[in-house]
Amino acid sequence: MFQKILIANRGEIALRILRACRELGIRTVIAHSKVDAQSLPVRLADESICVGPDEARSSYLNIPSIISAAYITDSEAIHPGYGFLSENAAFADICRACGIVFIGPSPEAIRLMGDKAQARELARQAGVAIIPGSEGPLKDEEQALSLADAIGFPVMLKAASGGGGRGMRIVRSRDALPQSFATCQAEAGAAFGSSEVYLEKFLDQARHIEVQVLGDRAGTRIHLGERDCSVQRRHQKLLEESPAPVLVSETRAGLYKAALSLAQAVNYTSAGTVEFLVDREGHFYFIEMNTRIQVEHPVTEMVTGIDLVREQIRIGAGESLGGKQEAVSLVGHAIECRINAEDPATFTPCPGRVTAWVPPGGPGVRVDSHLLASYTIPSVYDSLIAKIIVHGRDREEAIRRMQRALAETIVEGIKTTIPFHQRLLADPAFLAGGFALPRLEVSL
Ligand code: MV4
Repeated sequence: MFQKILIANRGEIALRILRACRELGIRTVIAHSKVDAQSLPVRLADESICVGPDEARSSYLNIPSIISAAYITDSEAIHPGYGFLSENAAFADICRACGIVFIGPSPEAIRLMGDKAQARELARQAGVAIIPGSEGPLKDEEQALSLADAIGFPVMLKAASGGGGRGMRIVRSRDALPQSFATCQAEAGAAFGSSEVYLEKFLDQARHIEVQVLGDRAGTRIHLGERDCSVQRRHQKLLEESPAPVLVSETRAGLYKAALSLAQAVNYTSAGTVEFLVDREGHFYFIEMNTRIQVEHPVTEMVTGIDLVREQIRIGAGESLGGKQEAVSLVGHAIECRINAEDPATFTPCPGRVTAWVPPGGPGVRVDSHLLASYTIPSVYDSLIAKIIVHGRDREEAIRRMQRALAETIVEGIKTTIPFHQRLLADPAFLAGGFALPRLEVSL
């Protein structure tokens, strides 16, 4: 096992990784930006090292600085968390070349899955259903038109290097396609450095359901159930739960099998997530694979009792998965609410100084947060300040528990999305747990 790990991240996930390291008896180094020097993860870490100024590009994304920090501190491995360098194949390559373990999958798996058009092609070859659409990236407008005519409108254009909803556009008619294709290509080129775009039929009223997988170097691969992440606003997830309320057992078994087939096809190691869209008929289609630990991983930890970050670290150190599939049992129901420092009506970020913070507690409640009373939330990073996760015997108990947890949470000095979650958890469409999604901006 590693003696020392460098954590190349901030906020709640830096703290989450630090906790896993402590329990494994591993020393921790936090690589942080200037503004984060006083943050809770930095205060709790065994060591810390400033890797640059506030802007992420100069600190949390500064590869030479982070690699140097690992060398200086004798860190054997780097945990990238989520965001920042977590899905950067070039960074994983550099770690390998420098003899530092990148805690995550191979650079090859990151690179392949990072190209969403290639991932789609691999899924097809592995026998995993994909949404009708293009084979690989679109060559030109003419090809886009003939494919769209064949599958029918509306269609979706997606940037091959995008993902998570970035670089996507719905095209509702034949007339709109040429303009949308040009814009999508141009935006993809500017945002991701690649203008490759692919096409899919637009699936209306589908649920976003993802399967958590784990793979070790010996080739053991298991799934840890699914998460329903359908409650999103502008591609930001707001609430996630497990199990997915809409699934029947045959669909669920099919999703698990498909997720493992894809993981197998890329020889996947570490923790990963295979995303699907599931329609009302129970048909499911692969959309993309995330090659990192995800924000919503605690939902899975609550229903499995497995510490995913611990498993990532153990796998990174070459150890094999503690248990096989038969040892995994999915118990009860878990829900996560992401609490952001945002106006709950407009979702406009509201950074500032927190004057009071009393997290919820009691049975079945977990809080992952780097918040401190009198902490000033910087405006340069994302606005996630806490994740409240609850576990109950069933969905109803979990919902009641979340309502109770939200009601007892005290955050003063800033606006948070807690009132939004309270309205969501009273919304009939959410409570029904069916295919219809709550209308986030109108009725809530
Ligand atoms: C789609 C889609 C409809 N049709 N693809 C992709 C990334 C993920 N974050 C959401 N994505 C979607 N891809 C096709 N061909 C709709 C979504 C989508 C979505 C799906 C289910 C539930 C909520 C959603 C919110 C935004 C986008």
